[in-house]
Order: sequence, then C-alpha cells, then structure tokens
Amino acid sequence: MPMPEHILVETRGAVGLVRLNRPQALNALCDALMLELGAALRAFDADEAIGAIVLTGSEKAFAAGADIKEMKDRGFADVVADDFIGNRWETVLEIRKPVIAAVAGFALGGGCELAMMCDLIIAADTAKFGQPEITLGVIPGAGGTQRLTRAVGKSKAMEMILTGRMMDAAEAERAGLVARVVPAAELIDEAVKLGERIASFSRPVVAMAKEAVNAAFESSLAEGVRLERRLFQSCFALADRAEGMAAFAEKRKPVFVHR
Ligand code: CO8
Repeated sequence: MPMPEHILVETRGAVGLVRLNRPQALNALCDALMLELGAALRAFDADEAIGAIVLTGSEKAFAAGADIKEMKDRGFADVVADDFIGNRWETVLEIRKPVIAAVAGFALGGGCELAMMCDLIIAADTAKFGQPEITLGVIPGAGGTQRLTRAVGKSKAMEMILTGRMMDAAEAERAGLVARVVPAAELIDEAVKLGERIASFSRPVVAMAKEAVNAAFESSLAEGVRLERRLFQSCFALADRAEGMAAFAEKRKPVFVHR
C-alpha cells in the first residue's frame, strides 16, 4: 500500500489503530481519505496479529462530514454514475473484526454516519454528534436516517435530522448512541484497552458474536434468534469453547487457541 496521506496507521498490541488525519479540513471525508481508510481497515482485517480495530480522529474532530468542497459541484449524473457513497463508504461494514469508533469533537454528517457504521462508539466528553445535512440542502446519505433512528429512536432522530441540532456526549450516552463517555485525555487508551480485551477472546467466537448482534438490525426477531441459536450451537465445534468451559470448571484462565 502506498504511504497514506490522510490517515495515520499504527498497531498497539493486538489492536489496529487508524486515525483520520486531515486537520486542515476537520477530517472532512474526501474520496482519497475514504479509499485510504478502506485499505487500512481491510489490511487490519487480514492481519492475524490484530483482533480489533479502533478508528479515531483528532481532539477537535472525529470527522466534520463528507467533504463539502469536493461535493459541491457534482451533479445528479455524476453521483449516480460514480455510485457516490456506496463504492467507498461502506468498507467498514465488510470488516469482520470489531471496529470501535473513538469519537472526540465533531462527528457530523458523514462523520456521524461513519461512527455509526462501526460496531460501537466510545465518546470523549467533548464529542458532538449531528446530521447537519439539511442546512446544506441535502439529507444524510450514508445511513444516517436509518442508523440514527435505530440508535436513538424516531423523535430524537427526526429532530436532529430535520433541524441539524447537535447532541453532546452526555445526551448521546443517555440516548444509547454511544457505549460510554470518558474524559477526552483518556479516549484512545480506553478504546485500545477495550480493543485489547476483545482481542483476548477467541477470534471466531468474537466474529460470530458481532455477526449475531448486527443481524438484529437486518432481520425479524424470529430470524435473528434462529441465527443466534445456530451460531451458538456452532461454538460447540470449537476447541476454544471446550477450553473456555474447562477453564471455568478448573478455576483457571482459559488459553484460547484461535487468537
Ligand atoms: N467539508 C469540507 N471542509 C470542511 C468541512 C467539510 N465537511 N468541515 C470543515 N471544513 C473546513 C472548513 O471549510 C475550514 O477550512 P478553511 O480553513 O479552509 O476555511 C476548516 O475545515 C475549519 O473549519 P471551520 O473554520 O468551519 O471550523 P469551526 O471550528 O469554526 O467550525 C464546524 C466547525 C461547526 C464543524 C464547521 O466546520 C462546520 O459546520 N462544518 C461542516 C459540517 C457539516 O455540514 N457536515 C456535513 C457535511 S454533508 C455530509 O456529510 C453528507 C454525508 C453524505 C454521505 C457521505 C457521502 C460522501
């Protein structure tokens, strides 16, 4: 992969860390950045040493949205021909390892949508979430109307999407958009610690747990429960399941082989 220009990539133990790094534009998500992000996520997904991924921005902004300056002169024919959004925005949904969004500062428009595509969000107390597209004469286009509504319910999603109002970290936690809020200075360490814990468990079991939770957004309750049951039963084919339960019975720490 050529040296990326708009992101910083590093590993911390078994956690892959991707930082959006376009400070001059508050990490606005231009096409080049999204392509680099997609490549970095795919590389971590394929890397056996990595068990979880943290995606973060800067102290000031996770991402202030799609790049408005890049978008502003595009016409309908351009965005349809290019499949604008679909072809580079949804890579994060293809990643099988858990992706944790660590959000400080602004997560607006496509930035909020990108965070919501991740498996869970941890917020700094400085985080601000919003879908301000209405103020630009568009609607959210990378899942905001669907994922925000599922996360916080219809009234709050409607209010935010119809007015462009931002939600602070405390409100986002109350509303269930974020898993928890931490002091800004501890955000990355907390997210990495969470990633390390996830990475300490059996990889196939983690992947199945992620798949089962995500199915809750794509299926009826009965279908989701059926999938969960079959995945649960599949765990009994794994040495890690035998090890986890034997370790409990023998009062020792499990040593998972699929890591
Ligand atoms: N796109 C391009 N440039 C941006 C963006 C953006 N989204 N956000 C900020 N910038 C730039 C500013 O233009 C400015 O550049 P310059 O110094 O050259 O003028 C620099 O970043 C710093 O920004 P500000 O001076 O505005 O910083 P402030 O601290 O005063 O304000 C705000 C911060 C409130 C975040 C403000 O920058 C702002 O309102 N930004 C736009 C937020 C927004 O409307 N986001 C939604 C974009 S639309 C969208 O995401 C649609 C998604 C559809 C799906 C994705 C399809 C690809």
